[in-house]
Amino acid sequence: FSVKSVASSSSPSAVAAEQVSQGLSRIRSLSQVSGVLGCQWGDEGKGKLVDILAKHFDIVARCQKRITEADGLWNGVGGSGGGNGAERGKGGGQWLAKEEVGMLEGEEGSGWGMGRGRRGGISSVGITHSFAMGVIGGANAGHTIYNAEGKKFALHLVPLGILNEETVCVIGNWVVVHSPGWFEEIDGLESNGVSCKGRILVSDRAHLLFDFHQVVDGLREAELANSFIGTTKRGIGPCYSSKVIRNGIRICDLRHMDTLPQKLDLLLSDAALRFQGFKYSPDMLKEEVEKYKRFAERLEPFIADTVHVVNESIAQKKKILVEGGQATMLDVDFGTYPFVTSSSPSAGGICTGLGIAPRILGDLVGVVKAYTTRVGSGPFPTEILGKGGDLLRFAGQEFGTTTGRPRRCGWLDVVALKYCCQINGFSSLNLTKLDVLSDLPEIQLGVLYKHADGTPVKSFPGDLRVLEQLKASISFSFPYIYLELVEYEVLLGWQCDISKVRNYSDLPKAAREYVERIEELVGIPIHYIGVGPGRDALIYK
Ligand code: 2SA
Ligand code: GDP
Ligand code: MG
Repeated sequence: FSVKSVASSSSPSAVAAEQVSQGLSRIRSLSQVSGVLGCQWGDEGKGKLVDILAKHFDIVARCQKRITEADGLWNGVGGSGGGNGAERGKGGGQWLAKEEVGMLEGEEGSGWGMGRGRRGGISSVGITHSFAMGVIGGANAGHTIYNAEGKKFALHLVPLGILNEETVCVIGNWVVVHSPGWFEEIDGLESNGVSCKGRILVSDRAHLLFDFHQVVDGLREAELANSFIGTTKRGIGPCYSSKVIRNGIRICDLRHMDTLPQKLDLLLSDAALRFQGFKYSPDMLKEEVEKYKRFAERLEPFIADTVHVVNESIAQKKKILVEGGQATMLDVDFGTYPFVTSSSPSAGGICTGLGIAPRILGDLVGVVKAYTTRVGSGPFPTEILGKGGDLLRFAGQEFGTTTGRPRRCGWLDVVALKYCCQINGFSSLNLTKLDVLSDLPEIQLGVLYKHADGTPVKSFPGDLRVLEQLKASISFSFPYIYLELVEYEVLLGWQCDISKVRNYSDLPKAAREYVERIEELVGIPIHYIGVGPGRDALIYK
């Protein structure tokens, strides 16, 4: 992936300035409640767009809490080998011990440091700032963004809006909150000059994710052996299980310390009964209760009835941007079940995760990488195995936000993208990382899935067996992998550096053709094109 030549850059020109100004006015005209959602299997680069849009909204809402400690926990070298579905992911890599994670996260923390500031706000809860909100998900997320100076920020639990000095972050009721992780992140932010007090609200209805949920996550994965999901091991599934089986503990329960020991005992005993490897003792309960007494005290100033806060702010005509986590293909209903997360990162999750009425939702921007990546196990019809995938991984730096868990890479899957657009009803798309494809002589688009008898699969299949069959015939040859049951369109590459281009018409013809072909296939306009990780590396189309 060496750069051969550089496409002309017109960034200082009047044309480029005009295009940016048009782009900004389009951003300003986004609906009162807008959202940014992932279209693939996560890590599309949602963080960068949210960061760019945030300053044009009074309120920035995070649609899901996800922490890339997920990625952070994975220390692997494999990730490029063959195999499919559950088998994939076996090769190379191991889960690190907690202490090692702590160390690695510590290294990552060096990038913090943003200004502070306060303005505007919601009087009913005594808050005097604008807002950022989280909706659903848990400790399985992470965003990486770069500021104007190219400084890297990796955010896990706290919504991205925290870096926007005029924003208060709201963490909604579908978020599962791991208190130790929460305070670790808040302490990290504060020690780097980012003020959190009074700027983050967490729903009293949100569920608490305990350390034991993480242990159970690991035990469940171990039980699955070769068909493990490849979860983030952050306890997401087990915590949502507690929630839906209705013995979960919510943040509001921290206000009733008299009943906490009994509730926690029930949860822990349950886990001990279910898993032989789960050691539970009265001392453990005592320790946990003591720990949560301290957390309860520290958490109290952050707790709010966020449903009320959100709806009050809507009534006050505040603009709300919902910051989505993960992506539709990881949705527990619409994704590649069971290789999904346990929440709903799709549009519907905004309503259930924040208590926002569906008719209030407006523009939703779908973020889609110019190719596809996925971490963890599960079907990936357009995956490029072998060296081709490795090249894309290195060109796109497709490694986890914190420690480098390798992401599986493949061609853009238009079948999955169309399905995702159907579910979410996007008003526009942000195509990210177009620059990563710059050195390829040819680029492929997966446009059709076929059954083994050659007949087309009509829509994105819910049946895992059908999805797995798409990968039935794989050639490991380099540079291209031919998956017989996925039909590809082959487009010419542009083979020059486009990272300095800011003006759509300055993109090489082949790059424009690629963008326009995607628009044509999915029927939704691409309004934003990412050509580099920096905040400014964006083309407004
Ligand atoms: P879990 O831990 O139960 O949620 O894992 C279940 C599956 O979901 C995958 N998963 C993810 N894959 C990619 N990115 C994730 N988080 C992103 C991040 C979120 C994003 O940047 O950290 O991009 O918005 C994420 N979280 C869960 C996981 O690999 C399992 O396949
Ligand atoms: P998110 O979870 O969807 O916010 O995405 P991540 O932060 O996990 O991963 C996206 C990565 O791609 C980050 O390192 C971004 O800085 C980077 N990125 C975002 N947009 C672009 C782009 O257009 N080009 C390049 N080269 N990198 C980008
Ligand atoms: Mg990510």
